Amino acid sequence: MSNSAPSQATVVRVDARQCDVLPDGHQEACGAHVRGRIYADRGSDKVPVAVGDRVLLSPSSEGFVIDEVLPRRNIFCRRAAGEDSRRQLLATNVDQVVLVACFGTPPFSSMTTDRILAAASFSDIPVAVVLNKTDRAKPQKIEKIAATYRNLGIPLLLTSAAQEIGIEEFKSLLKGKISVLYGLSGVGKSSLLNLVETGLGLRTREVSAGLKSGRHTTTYARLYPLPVGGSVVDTPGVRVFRPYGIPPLELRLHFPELASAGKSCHYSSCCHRGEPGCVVPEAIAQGRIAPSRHRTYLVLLEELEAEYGPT
Ligand SMILES: Nc1nc2c(ncn2[C@@H]2O[C@H](COP(=O)(O)OP(=O)(O)OP(=O)(O)O)[C@@H](O)[C@H]2O)c(=O)[nH]1
Ligand SMILES: [Mg+2]
Ligand SMILES: [Zn+2]
Repeated sequence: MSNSAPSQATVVRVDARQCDVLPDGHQEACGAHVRGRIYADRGSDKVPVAVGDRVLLSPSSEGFVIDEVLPRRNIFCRRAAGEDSRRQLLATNVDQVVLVACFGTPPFSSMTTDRILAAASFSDIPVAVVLNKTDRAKPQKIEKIAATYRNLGIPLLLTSAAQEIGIEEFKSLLKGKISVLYGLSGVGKSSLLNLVETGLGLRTREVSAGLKSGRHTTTYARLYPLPVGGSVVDTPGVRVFRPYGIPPLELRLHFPELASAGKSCHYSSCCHRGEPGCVVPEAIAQGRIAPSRHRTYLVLLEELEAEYGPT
């Protein structure tokens, strides 16, 4: 890389104040430090640089330094873990969030799935759902869960990394796009990626029931360019996903079936939790809204109200 004009690069990995970047037109990533000023200006962000960021680089005595983060086209984020209420950037400038869930271990969690889908919707990022480990559940159970998400118009794939089922469809889903794989630890994100790109050799591991929580096989998010075109971010599994920044009253808009049914509620401000004239209970009884999704919505609404004040 020439040491003259600032050049552009994509951040492929973030680690404290050091990042790995892929300079445009290059095949190999290299290290780069983040300017102190970028940290100083980070506002409510825990870390001001994210995987997927487009940045300006300049040479420094120790290699390269990131001078500027270019404007982002979107931001997939969550509320940081624990007591920290800052925004944690998960990936930026992505074409889609590919939510990976599974059957068996860990069991399918609609609560986690629906939280992540709502956050992606809030960030205006398209989603797809991959239900992995289909070898670990009965067809009836798989179909029931699959139908819930298909009915929302979300592209949905059924895969088994163990039996190499659905891998061609998974490749087509990723082809030519910038995707971020996201989901609980142990659902098989890295296993699926290893089948897409045999050269990656990502570490995967059995999640045993006795394992202390908080242990992830993948320990950092990393962006990998794909030979089929496009790139994909493998991420460490999440335990609890808390969306960042959704105003409580806006949450209902990020559950498309609630937004649609809610147009007939008596009050336009209806939050679908027992208000008079709310049509949601009837829609649930008629099978038009999955009870699991409504439950997640109510829990999330309370959480957001506790954080940002009542609606
Ligand atoms: N039965 C079965 N096991 C699978 C399947 N896919 C992955 N596994 C196993 O599930 C375990 C976890 O897989 P990983 O690929 O490490 O999961 P991950 O989502 O990357 O986990 P983190 O990196 O911790 O977020 C490994 O032991 C895999 O061999 C599948 O389709 N069926
Ligand atoms: Mg992994
Ligand atoms: Zn209502």
